[in-house]
Amino acid sequence: MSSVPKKLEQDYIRAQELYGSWGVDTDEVLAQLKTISISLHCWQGDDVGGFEGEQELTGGIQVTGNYPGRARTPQELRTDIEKAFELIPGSHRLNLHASYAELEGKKVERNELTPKYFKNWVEWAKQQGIALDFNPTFFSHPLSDDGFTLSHWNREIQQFWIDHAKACRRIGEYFGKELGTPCVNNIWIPDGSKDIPVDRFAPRQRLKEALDEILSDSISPEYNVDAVESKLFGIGSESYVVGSHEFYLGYAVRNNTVLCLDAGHFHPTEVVSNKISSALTFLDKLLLHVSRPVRWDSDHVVLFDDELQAIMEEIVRGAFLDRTYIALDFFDASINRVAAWVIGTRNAQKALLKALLEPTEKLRALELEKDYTSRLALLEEFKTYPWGAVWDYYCHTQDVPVREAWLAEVKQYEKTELSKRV
Ligand code: RNT
Ligand code: ZN
Repeated sequence: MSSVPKKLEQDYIRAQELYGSWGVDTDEVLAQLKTISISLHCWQGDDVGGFEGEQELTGGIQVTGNYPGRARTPQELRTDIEKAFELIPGSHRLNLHASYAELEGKKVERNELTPKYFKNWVEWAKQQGIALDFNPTFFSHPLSDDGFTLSHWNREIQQFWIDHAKACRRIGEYFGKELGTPCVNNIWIPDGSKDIPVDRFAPRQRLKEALDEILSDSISPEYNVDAVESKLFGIGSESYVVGSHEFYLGYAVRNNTVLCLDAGHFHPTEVVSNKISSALTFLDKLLLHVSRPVRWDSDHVVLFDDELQAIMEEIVRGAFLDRTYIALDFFDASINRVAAWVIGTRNAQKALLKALLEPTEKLRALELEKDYTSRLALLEEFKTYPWGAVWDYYCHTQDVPVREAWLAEVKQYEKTELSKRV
């Protein structure tokens, strides 16, 4: 760390005093923030393209925009992610999809994927000192074109996808073994229908059976941890989604898997922040896909908005940090893609920091005393406490650009690197 600029230090000391008067130790908070890893999604860098060849994005998710500079090769994607990591404080993880396998020009079916196709990713992760998470890819494939995968009525197609998921668990196990921290392996399937189905039950029965078969291979949670991600609707699955919230909540509770809550997957007035404490009453662990829906599951870049703050407050207030894997899930092709990662990740961290700076025990005591006046008054006052000074100091001590200084670096990178990609 270079020496702390005078102004930055003065601002930090003032903030330290203010938070200190509430019994909050800002140094301790920053030491804790440093231990929280966020899993960055590889798919922001190339518009969920992957490296299997030209394949249209399907599955009811959509990327819009044509900002120049999309990563076209694994090397380009890794270079872009390295750039993003340089501009984000702390040490994080990378979340890969099976479609990012490096097949070296061969045609390898998804049910035949093996760890060797991810060797370069693992070597790179070791160099970077990061860990990897994983997702089987159930979309953008001819066998998912009719909208069904694990819940498919056709046994052969269903089996193809079961075998894909099994292969992915072995790849997750390999990541965990090689990198020394368990890989979170998240199953999301696009299965559903545009119009109202007559039979909602049978596809869910088939999905349950498929998941049971996938999880029947014994793989140590020391290496690979399984998660299931629900959804309410997608483009083309407006009326029915097989893997709904109730379905996966039930599945996760009964089978003790991790439940993934994606902030964009619920009705517009429904919030993930209010689901965390309920889910964790019955489950060991949650995976969060921090995202931002705009009118629908649009996967906009994460803002520092009320819901993001509420999510992080819930995790911190409930002491759920050890029980929550935090991952990001958004894809915007209308702005610089490295900037998208940096904005979204730094926002998630800022919200975590702000939550960690709260004197939660004092507020809880007021709540128990039914002093709701003080609770409201203080919560509102804390909103304008100088947490930004703590954030700036953190960025500086972590050797990453303070405030908007990261933007100039992204612009420079655009000039020297991204603009060559035409
Ligand atoms: C889709 C899910 C899922 C995907 C990624 C690419 O609605 O949110 O997590 O975004 O797997
Ligand atoms: Zn998601």
